[in-house]
Amino acid sequence: MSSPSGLSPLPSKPLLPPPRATSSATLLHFPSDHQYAFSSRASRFKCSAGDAGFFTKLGRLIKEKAKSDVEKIFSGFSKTRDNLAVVDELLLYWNLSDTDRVLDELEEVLLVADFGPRITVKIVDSLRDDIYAGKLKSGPEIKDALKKSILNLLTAKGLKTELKLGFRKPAVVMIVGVNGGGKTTSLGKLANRFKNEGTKVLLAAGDTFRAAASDQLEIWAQRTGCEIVVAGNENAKAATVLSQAVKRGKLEGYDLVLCDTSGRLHTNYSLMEELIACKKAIGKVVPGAPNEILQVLDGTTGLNMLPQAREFNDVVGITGLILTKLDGSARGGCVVSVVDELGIPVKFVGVGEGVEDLQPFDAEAFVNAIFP
Ligand SMILES: Nc1nc2c(ncn2[C@@H]2O[C@H](COP(=O)(O)OP(=O)(O)OP(=O)(O)O)[C@@H](O)[C@H]2O)c(=O)[nH]1
Ligand SMILES: [Mg+2]
Repeated sequence: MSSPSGLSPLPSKPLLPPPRATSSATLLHFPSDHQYAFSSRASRFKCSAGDAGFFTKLGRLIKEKAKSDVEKIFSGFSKTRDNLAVVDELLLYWNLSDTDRVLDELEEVLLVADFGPRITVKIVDSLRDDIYAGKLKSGPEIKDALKKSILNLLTAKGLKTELKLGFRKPAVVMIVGVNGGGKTTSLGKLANRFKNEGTKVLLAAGDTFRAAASDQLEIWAQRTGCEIVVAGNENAKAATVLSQAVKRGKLEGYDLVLCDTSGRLHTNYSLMEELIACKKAIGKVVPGAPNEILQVLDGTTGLNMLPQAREFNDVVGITGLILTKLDGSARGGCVVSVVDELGIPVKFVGVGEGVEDLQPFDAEAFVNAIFP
């Protein structure tokens, strides 16, 4: 059962964090920058470059799991799959003389599933050529060719879908995006995945706009057994909180700091500027960080997400995308248009509200999920 915020209540735990002494998630409050207990020592902290193998392995491991998670992706994409089921019906009765009508209908189905006009035309035209050239002679052959051309589109740009976590500890991942897309939820799900791989994860409550935002992240900290750093007062700046979290991550030997940020409209200049400040503040503590800036895109918003991604990318440089709410949308084809149009890899897909419902993106598993 979901709470009004969409978060499942914690079993046998209160919604708000218990007193700190008994909390499974230790909270650190930082009254102000100059009172930050570790800052003077931070400069003496040595980063070791010997963990390159660890992070590379971790990034790959998380991606490898995608293949074993195929079952979940299948159920997550059920609406898109239902929407595309009509392709099977269309191709079942296909015969050569019917080709143009069938391809017109296929075009429409792909458009409705948000494959985007450019890709749809590209796919359908190449099918038409192959059919008339005699290369495709049956419905199943056409379906295979359709799947192959979608897979090619997803893999053609050679985009790497595994997380690149660098070689310094802690690795830092910052999550950005417009309001309500699923940033905090995705961050919680990511924390869960990494924690399960034995990673020491620190959460940073960088959404300082909404009072409830850090409460929400604290719930995720408890749920995943991770530590969290939150702002000490209402006026704290996001950049300060994130910088303090990364400092703590460095001093206490964390492997990974996951930074939440406030939702913001890509058209709001001053809020976009704040993101630049966050990025710089993190980079001052750990050179080269954040290693990943992942933008969360709400899969139900359709192709409107493209200008959002372009703008965020121009301002802070997006290293990967998380497409959320694909379970609730029949428009899973947007994954393909995003990859094709933006040239930024989709690294994860959100397929539900549960802690396990974030899947590393795997092109082949995705195509099999939507065209079983
Ligand atoms: N069905 C479904 N719901 C999701 C998914 N990801 C997030 N949500 C829900 O979307 C709503 C918003 O999620 P949040 O994580 O709070 O979004 P946010 O981007 O952090 O929001 P702001 O901080 O307000 O900008 C919540 O109800 C989540 O449970 C998903 O993959 N599938
Ligand atoms: Mg949030």
